Amino acid sequence: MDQSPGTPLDAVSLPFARQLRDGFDRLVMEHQFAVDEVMTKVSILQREFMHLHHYNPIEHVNARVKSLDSILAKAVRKGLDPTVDDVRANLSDIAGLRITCSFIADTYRVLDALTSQDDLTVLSIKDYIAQPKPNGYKSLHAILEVPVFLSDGPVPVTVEVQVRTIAMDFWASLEHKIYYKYDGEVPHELVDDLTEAARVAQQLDERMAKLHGEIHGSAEMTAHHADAVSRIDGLVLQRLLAQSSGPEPRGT
Ligand code: 0O2
Repeated sequence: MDQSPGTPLDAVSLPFARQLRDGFDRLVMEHQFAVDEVMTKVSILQREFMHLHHYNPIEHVNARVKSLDSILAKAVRKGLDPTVDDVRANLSDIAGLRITCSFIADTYRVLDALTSQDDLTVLSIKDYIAQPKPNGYKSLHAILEVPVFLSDGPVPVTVEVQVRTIAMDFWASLEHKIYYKYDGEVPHELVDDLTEAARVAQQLDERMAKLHGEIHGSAEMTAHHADAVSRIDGLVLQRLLAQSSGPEPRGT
């Protein structure tokens, strides 16, 4: 649109502006439906785990769809065209779920149970638990494609799922606040403190898992954990191989 600030929209550009607004409204709505779909899946997994094992590996789940403002702000940061198509193809975290588990083994188990469902396509998996970011950030990230069935047919929608332990989540939310408070320029002492806190969080996760294993039988837990980790590792490997032999898929 060629409108300078303060210039009223003319009769030609008004329909275009309305069309653009409707397109973005629809984009947000589709992502809300996709979040609802994945939330239902997570809720079914929780209830089934409870039914089968009398144990719920998920502490809590948060879901959000980015507001139109933050979608546009991120699109500008990434240098995207302000079009629905470009935003849809390049922003993979418009819809997001964060699943918080008690134990590390549960994070792999939950992500594995979710990503092995046939109606979801796994576009990418990042294992920041096995390979934390240099600042100490840990989490499992998956970008999934979910079909949303609308009146005129199915629409594939991407959803970012983050899975981590309570300790990792506590650390990440504090680090996020500090990062934003200092606008990315975090003082060295604070960076050191955060790194130390990440180490303590890791120790806490290990201790809690050990205690839990003592109560519930570590052999069974270790077997479940090893199984889930190897499936997630397989997905990461497949993904790396696909990347090295073809164009980068959407959403990375
Ligand atoms: P927000 O405000 O949570 O939406 P992307 O920027 O998503 O296109 P990237 O950075 O390669 O691509 O994706 P990655 O590494 O999977 O990170 C995606 C999200 O994970 C981030 O989204 C954060 O929510 C979280 N995250 C990643 N690294 C860190 C970290 O070091 N600290 C904390 N606290 N969170 C992190 P956004 O869009 O950056 O932020």
